[in-house]
Amino acid sequence: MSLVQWVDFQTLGDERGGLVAVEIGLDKAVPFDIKRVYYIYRTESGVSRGYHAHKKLKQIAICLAGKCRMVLDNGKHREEVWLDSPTKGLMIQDMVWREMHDFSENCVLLVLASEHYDELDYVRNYDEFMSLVSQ
Ligand code: T46
Repeated sequence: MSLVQWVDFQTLGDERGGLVAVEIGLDKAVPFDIKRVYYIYRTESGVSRGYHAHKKLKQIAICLAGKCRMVLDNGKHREEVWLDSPTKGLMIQDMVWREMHDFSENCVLLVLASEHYDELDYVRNYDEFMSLVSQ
């Protein structure tokens, strides 16, 4: 199964501009309760981020402006996608290693998270990640 799961947000835009509503619920675009929202912005060119997995956290990443390249790796295979649309979210499941590269100058990446921030949920060492997913 592909690691790349897109969440399509309906655009409610009209001639005045774009509008996306993020709704939560099993039959809605976001299938988990959002406990935290954060955004990454003013990224420096040539600087990569991520390089970790999460034990329990599920997230949806939406690029509101600009673009960046996201690498997902479940220990068996690695896939990469460009995030470049405010109407397409990328679902990032738990125990998936992620890396973010090639941020454009104006990139704003919004992330909807299923849990509060918890540093203990991070796996920041790739060898540890590989041993956890091989168990
Ligand atoms: C992820 C990718 C897409 C907090 O205190 N609270 C928060 O909610 C977050 C997200 C971060 N932090 C602290 C932890 C670090 O001291 O902010 C600092 C930067 O976080 P980090 O180095 O983890 O940032 P990224 O861009 O590498 O990763 C972030 C998320 O942490 C991560 O969950 O999946 O974006």
